Amino acid sequence: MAVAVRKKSVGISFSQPRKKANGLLLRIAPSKEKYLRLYYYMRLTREFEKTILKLYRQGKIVGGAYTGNGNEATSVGSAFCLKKEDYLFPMHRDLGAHFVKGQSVRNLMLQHLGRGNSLTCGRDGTGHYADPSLRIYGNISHLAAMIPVATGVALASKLRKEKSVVMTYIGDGGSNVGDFHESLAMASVMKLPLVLIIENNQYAYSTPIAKQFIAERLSDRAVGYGIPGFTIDGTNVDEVYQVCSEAVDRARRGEGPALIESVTMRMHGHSAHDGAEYVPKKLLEEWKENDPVANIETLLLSKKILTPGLKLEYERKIADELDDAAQFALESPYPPAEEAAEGVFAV
Ligand SMILES: Cc1ncc(C[n+]2csc(CCOP(=O)(O)OP(=O)(O)O)c2C)c(N)n1
Ligand SMILES: [Mg+2]
Repeated sequence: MAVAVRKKSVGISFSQPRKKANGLLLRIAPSKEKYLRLYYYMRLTREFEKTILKLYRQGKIVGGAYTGNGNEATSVGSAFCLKKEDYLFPMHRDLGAHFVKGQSVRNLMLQHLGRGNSLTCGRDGTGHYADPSLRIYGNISHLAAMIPVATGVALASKLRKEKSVVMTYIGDGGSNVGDFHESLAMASVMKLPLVLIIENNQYAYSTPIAKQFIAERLSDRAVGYGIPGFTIDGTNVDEVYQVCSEAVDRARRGEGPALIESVTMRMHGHSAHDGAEYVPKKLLEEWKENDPVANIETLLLSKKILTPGLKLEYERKIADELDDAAQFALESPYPPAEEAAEGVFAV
């Protein structure tokens, strides 16, 4: 692995893990059912994005197509810790989190294909939607601009005594924007129920992390705000789930925010148009050995939670769901041209 994943906590430590299994320090191992749901969502995310790339290459997707290949354990494992009443503010690599929070395959397909009956009525082709019924507030494009919004929602939750936690994400690149720091300054002092996850996927577009920061770990920034900081292996769903659970529980108890750096690799280009020739092939080959979806599959097969037969059943179920959603979206109309700008500009 080119970038060592350091697991030592800084600042205020999380409680100590209770037992050790499969070389992982586990606090509370997910139950068999939870493991299978984690697996389903990670596999669904991977396959959904493959479908999106295929449709993009066929010219059926207008605009950009982003994937979170390499990030499935982070997006799924983190959102898995949330309850219905919690708020999710996902970024552009977090498709899996939308599924976990309850968004349907059809809605996300309509959204990616920009159809008139999508959640943004065809105004967007990725994840820039809000679905208040599920408490999902999809990404604001301007990097880090979503963090103060999420912080504001965390403040509202606290004032209303809702006990709802707000989870949001930012990339390694985006974590250098001022909004990131301003939000943590406020959230820490006010002990807001905010969990901020930095997805350190080694690149911000074509800029490698070595040209972005010289700190040893991005989670070290937590020290400056007096909050817990944790660096985790973002390809390991067990680790993501357990550390995020701890951070979410802590936030719910009113003990304030946490910062989690999840180390992973952006296995594709920035978006579908980007061949990422600037990423050394050797680096990609090394990270390929640590594919999060293959990792959970191997783990569950070794624990006999997943059998080859059950794996096939999941694959078929997911293929059917994706066929249904793609067909439904392709048959759905674009918004009428005269309505396309409605609700976009304030008049
Ligand atoms: C303030 C701002 N600057 C630049 C951009 C253009 N932009 C969009 S994504 C991106 C790279 C983001 O890298 P990172 O934060 O590491 O997230 P990743 O895409 O790697 O997940 C850039 C430069 C933007 N959207 N907002
Ligand atoms: Mg990045």
